[in-house]
Amino acid sequence: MSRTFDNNARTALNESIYNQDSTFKLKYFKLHGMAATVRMILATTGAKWECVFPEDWANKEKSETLFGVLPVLYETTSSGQTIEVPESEVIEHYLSKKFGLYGNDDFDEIKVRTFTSSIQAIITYYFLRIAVVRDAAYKATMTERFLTEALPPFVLTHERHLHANGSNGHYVNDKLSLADIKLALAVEMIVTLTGDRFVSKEKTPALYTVWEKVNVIPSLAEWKKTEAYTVVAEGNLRILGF
Ligand SMILES: N[C@@H](CCC(=O)N[C@@H](CS)C(=O)NCC(=O)O)C(=O)O
Repeated sequence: MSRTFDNNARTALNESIYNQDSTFKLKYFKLHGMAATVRMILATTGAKWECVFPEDWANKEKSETLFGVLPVLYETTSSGQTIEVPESEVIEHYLSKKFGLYGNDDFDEIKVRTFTSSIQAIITYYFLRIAVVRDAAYKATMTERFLTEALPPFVLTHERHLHANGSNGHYVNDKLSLADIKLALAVEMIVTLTGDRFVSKEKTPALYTVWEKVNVIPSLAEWKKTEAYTVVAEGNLRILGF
């Protein structure tokens, strides 16, 4: 691995940061994993994008990336310039700026990023301390803690914040944000793992409404019908259990 950032991309990026008419390729493995939110952003905003999988990761593509890991976003601007953005959180931030997923002003942005960070923490908790753990005893202990110590306050706290915004299916204003998208993923995970024990229309109406509103976005429904989505969802279930 010998690559560093190409500073010739500076102009392309600075010129196109707010342009939405680019085309995108998002490269990641055949599971949701660390590309889940990025794929959801591209799908919900109706961006022109393609989900691509590595063909020869270990021998070829790994060394061609900036950090030796995926996901990586490849953007082609309407004037034909190319931009490469690595690191999941950075891609999420870049696309959120581009597609207006940070609310209306700097205050909204702080709120959206705060909610997003808190939601990511619960996803990461499950992902790192349970889903990828092989030691059965440790996994059982962490699962118990997840269900008794992590999930209940998470659900309560987010229901409160969503209620404060009118339980209208959004964290800020009346508009889709990165936090809504990330919550939809978290709810999907929680409901798949625990049924209606923590999240349901009756128990957590505000959380549930966000999930419902995100899921009816037509471009997201279209992405979920694609072969690439089926491959990703099957891989995720096989490897991570949800
Ligand atoms: N900090 C990176 C971590 C990405 C990462 O760990 N990717 C893993 C898959 S989840 C990967 O590419 N593994 C393949 C390898 O290391 O060769 C991010 O947030 O994007």
